Amino acid sequence: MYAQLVKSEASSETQADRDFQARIDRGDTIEPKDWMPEGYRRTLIRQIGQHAHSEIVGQLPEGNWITRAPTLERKAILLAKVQDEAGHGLYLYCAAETLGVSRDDLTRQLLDGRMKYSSIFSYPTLTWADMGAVGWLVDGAAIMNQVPLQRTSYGPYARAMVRICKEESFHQRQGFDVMMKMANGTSAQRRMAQDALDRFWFPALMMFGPSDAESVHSAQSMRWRIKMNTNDELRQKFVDQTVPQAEYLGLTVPDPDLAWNEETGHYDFTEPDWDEFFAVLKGDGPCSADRIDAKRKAWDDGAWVREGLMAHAAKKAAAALAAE
Ligand code: BYC
Repeated sequence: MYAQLVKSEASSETQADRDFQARIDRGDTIEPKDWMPEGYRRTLIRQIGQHAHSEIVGQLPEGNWITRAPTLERKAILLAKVQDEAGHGLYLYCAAETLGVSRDDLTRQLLDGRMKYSSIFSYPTLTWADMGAVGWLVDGAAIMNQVPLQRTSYGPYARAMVRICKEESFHQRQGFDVMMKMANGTSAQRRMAQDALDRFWFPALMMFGPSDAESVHSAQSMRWRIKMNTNDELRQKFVDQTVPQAEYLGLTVPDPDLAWNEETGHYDFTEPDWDEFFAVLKGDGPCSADRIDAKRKAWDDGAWVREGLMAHAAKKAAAALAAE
């Protein structure tokens, strides 16, 4: 279906569109002041904006455990990780702003449901082992998706990704370290680690997006190098990388049909429940309402700061005008 969409767009292509595509095909980096098709700009705003929202909303399930971390060291590490996520959100909002959209506008679109955040953050973090599973699986999936995006065609996005990926690698390792401690701890701790893997495995697989057959944007986004791989390619890479890690931890991936396939050189695995995925996208995830409520409260509570800054800027501008 999507291939047809690309074809019909191609038939209305102008010379400027073709020149732009030639730049993309040559591997050029597109910078904010360069000419770009409106669809390219809109696709980037959607993807970068949703990515930024995911980083910010992603602070909520982890922030939940800062006060309950089991040791001072674990608390300091988790605090640093959650602060990193805020930084990632800021780099990404800045990258989106270079495309002519304001951060306030992106936030309003998130709050009124016009923009999404990653489905994974609509799931609850119920135990300390979930901090391990989130770092290991969620950051692991994020890295799988984001390392190729360091070579994406839009310069500000690609450059933001370089730093984000370095920090995500640290996050993934801290998550695996938490899982190692739990998996090699008491039998109660091992059960918590297994339970966290059981609950996060399929939601982590959903992070890569719908299957390629259902993905509306992949074909065009890959043509523009806004995406470097299809959703299914990255999901498979993630499974292939993560299963041996679960074995090393002595944990069982909750998929009875998971099996190494000698012929393909990959694991065969069960697809996530796509009905559940699309329900989460519509705002029916277990924590969807809580996450948006928390964001709305933060936005409302910050109104006086925004108003104060605007009033100060207006006063300065008026004074500068009077002095002319
Ligand atoms: N959740 O045509 P498709 C992180 C939407 S990690 C929610 O395949 P696309 C973090 C999609 O937006 C997570 N929505 O879309 C990690 C589209 O709807 P719209 C953030 C999803 O864009 C640890 C529709 O489904 N990472 O931040 O080509 C700690 C059809 O899908 C999801 C990124 O954002 C989902 N999982 O591919 C803290 C990476 N999947 O927009 C934070 C950059 C799909 O038409 N983004 N949808 O209404 C991407 O690589 C791509 O946007 C995706 C989706 C692979 C996610």
